[in-house]
Amino acid sequence: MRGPIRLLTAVPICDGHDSAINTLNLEFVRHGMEVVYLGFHRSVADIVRAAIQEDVRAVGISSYNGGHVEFFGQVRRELVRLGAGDIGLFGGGGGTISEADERLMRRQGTDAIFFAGTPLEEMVRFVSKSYGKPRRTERAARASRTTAAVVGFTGPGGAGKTTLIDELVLCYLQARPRGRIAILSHDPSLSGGGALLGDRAMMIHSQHDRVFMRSLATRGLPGGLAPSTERELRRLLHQDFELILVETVGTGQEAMPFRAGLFDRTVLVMSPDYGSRLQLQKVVMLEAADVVVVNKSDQPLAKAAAAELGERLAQNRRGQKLICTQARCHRDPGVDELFRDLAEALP
Ligand code: B12
Repeated sequence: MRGPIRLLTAVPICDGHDSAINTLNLEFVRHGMEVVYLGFHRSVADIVRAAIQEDVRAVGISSYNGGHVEFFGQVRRELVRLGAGDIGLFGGGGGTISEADERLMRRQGTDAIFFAGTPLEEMVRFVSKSYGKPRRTERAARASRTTAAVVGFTGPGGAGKTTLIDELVLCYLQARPRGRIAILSHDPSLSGGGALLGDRAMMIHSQHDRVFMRSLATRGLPGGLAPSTERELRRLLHQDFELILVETVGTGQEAMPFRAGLFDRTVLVMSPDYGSRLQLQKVVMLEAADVVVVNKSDQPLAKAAAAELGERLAQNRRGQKLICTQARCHRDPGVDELFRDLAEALP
């Protein structure tokens, strides 16, 4: 199957002009494309690593603060050096990229540069035409299954799952100086089929050579995961990862996304503002999760939420853990406690 065109977009290091790329991302998504957005202030290494891990067909860069000839050239050279020279490269940057620069950039392997005033449809047409065909298919991994621990994270949108995972990645990188960790992250596909896969833009510590991340769109599958999740997970299980973290899209009360047998631990991440105590009787994952996290535990409602959730879990009599975290702070004791719990499952 061809599947939607997957692109990676980003703004270079030392550049915070993200307004143009945000507009373009939405336009590509509206035309059925899947856009992995890496955010602004991103290095060549971050962009190239992400493009290869995400198996995108092209990289789109929006550059305003100068240095574009060197930056685009270096992205092309790195892609080639790492055996991914077939990944396309294109971009723009208002009035800051001159026509002379553009000629030079094209000679260095940039496919196209779009100048100020170019209509959005023209760029969409270019992408559809130039990157419509899939890349060479990867060879299937043949190694035997490793002993990686697989942990599923779910919970409502806005609970802070992505930030929590990024902090756990930092704990992992510090605790296991040689190990490798993988993340499968999910975002919803929109009605037109496109998707903005934005979790990478929220990640700081996960932009690292020992971290593999693949962003998946739900492509119409209800429940929080994607049609290809299980296949991707099995592929990762044949590589040298010690820990695999799977993050669902923001889910509702009825969601039970994790199939038994594939996950060693499941974590439900809640924020303190879930509403009344009665709401807790209806959340299915509260029955199933091994660990329940109250994130944003600095919020005023957090103490009451922890008490109510504690009572709710006690009713289950399954010895489920309740941990309070503040993932937006580095070295939060709650995050450390959660990591210690997950580390018990490590090989
Ligand atoms: C808006 C803006 C800002 C906003 C940015 C808001 C944001 N979140 O993006 C604010 C006010 C924050 C800002 C700050 C600064 N800015 Co400013 N900013 C601009 C401005 C006016 C417009 C850029 C823009 O977003 N245009 C809207 C887009 C949609 O239109 P466009 O640029 O024409 O893009 C078209 C194509 O190029 C293409 N395109 C663009 N990107 C991409 C990517 C892909 C993949 C594709 C396919 C196509 C494409 O799409 C559009 C289609 O028509 C430009 C001036 C200019 N005219 O370019 C200065 C400008 C870029 N800024 C400039 C500067 C100096 C700064 C500051 C350093 C100022 C300061 N001293 O603090 C800071 C730096 C901020 C930072 N952290 O990097 C300079 C850069 C000079 C240079 N490179 O030599 C400029 C050129 C102004 C100037 N003439 O001096 N800025």
